[in-house]
Amino acid sequence: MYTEFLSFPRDFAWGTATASYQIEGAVNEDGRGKSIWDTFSHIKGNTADGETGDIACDHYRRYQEDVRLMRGLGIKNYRCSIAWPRIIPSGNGASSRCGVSGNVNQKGLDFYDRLFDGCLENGITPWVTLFHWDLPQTLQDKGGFANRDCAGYFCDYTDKVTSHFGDRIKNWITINEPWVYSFCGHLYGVHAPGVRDTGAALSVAHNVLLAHGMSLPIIRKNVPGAKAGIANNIAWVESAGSRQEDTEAAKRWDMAFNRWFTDPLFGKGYPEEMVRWYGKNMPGIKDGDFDHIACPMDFLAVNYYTRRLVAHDETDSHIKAKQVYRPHIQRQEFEEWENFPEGLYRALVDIKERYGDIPVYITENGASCHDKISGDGCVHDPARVEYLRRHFAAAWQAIKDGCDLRGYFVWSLYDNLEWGFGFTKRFGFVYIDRENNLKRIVKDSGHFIASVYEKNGFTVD
Ligand code: IFM
Repeated sequence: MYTEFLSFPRDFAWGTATASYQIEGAVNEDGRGKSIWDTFSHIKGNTADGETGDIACDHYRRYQEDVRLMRGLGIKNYRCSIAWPRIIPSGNGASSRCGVSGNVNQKGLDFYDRLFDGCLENGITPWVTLFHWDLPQTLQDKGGFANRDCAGYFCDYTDKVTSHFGDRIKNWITINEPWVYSFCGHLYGVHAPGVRDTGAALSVAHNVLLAHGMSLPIIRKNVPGAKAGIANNIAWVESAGSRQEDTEAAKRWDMAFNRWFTDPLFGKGYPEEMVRWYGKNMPGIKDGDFDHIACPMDFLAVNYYTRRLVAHDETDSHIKAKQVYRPHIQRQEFEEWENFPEGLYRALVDIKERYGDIPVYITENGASCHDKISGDGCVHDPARVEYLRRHFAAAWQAIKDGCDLRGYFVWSLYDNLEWGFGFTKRFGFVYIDRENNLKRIVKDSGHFIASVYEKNGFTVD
């Protein structure tokens, strides 16, 4: 049988990713303020089984064990997020650009000092996301990101955080998945803060992009040798049928989901056709906004999970489009998430063709599976191993074909709070045994990852 070893570039950054509200717990500890996810998850009916991030994976208390576990698996890069309400419980920086003051919580800084120093001592480079959706509730009370001032508050927070950690943390991701934050949280209402309003979603989208662009010069000022970018969730979109109306719906989906959030980063503004489509729902855009948003980045971070097959849908009030699910297609436990590694390859090539030679990191990719502890005490997750193997191979092919892909972070280290799905979806390559004191059990996929990372590649048949 013919086998080939797919090897990756020598300095390829293999790693894993998590987010503060999904793993930390300790929501009332050491002066942390309330976030919109605390509010949202405590409202009955908003999350599966009424679960919240109150305890999550208890990472706040068990971070040392978690760092040791990562070291044991040979993980060299760890992407995590900082909880804004731990650093500035009231949401505003002391020297606020917006003239509102708020205090920095030293104990919040201390926690991340301990975590980051622990990582560095164990040979793990931290990559920090500034905003992975846990907005301080006090800022939501002022309108949240639908209020343009929030971009200024984000800059204050960025200033505090990057001036404190900039001596040690060089890799910064401003915002995680602006589409999810704006649309799931403000149009579909399934994420915090639970708003359902197209105009609000588009304002949030604009202000989040503005916050991203305005924060880049602050990061560079505070962090010598900084590398910074934004993490966009990018899906490969295809028409579900050959009818022209389906092709057009798929094009709209691509523009609303992918290009709305990526074109402006590269100086292209919003896709014209969608601007016309949104009409009176368009947000207020001021002179200079697109210059801020297009502030050059050091990399584009891409979170890729799936392809979207799209058809025309007259009843959809947003873009008259719907996703189509085909029964024979292999998919994740998330029934709408098709396993489509080729989409990762195509998305990477598309980024290169559309936006040029920007370095790219895959900052999230992974699978949700029905994991169980077997009789032998292990967690066997062949579907996840296969998903990862095929996506790693797609990434390898993209590099071979000239994409400047620099790293790959598997989502996620742990089974964590999957937002509105509570703990029903397991994305970790380390199992969290919720029946047994949150015991961590490395799944087969964790061992697979450890071997790929160690060898910087893997064998395919
Ligand atoms: O868990 C999420 C993460 O917070 C953002 N990206 C997608 C993951 C899986 O749904």
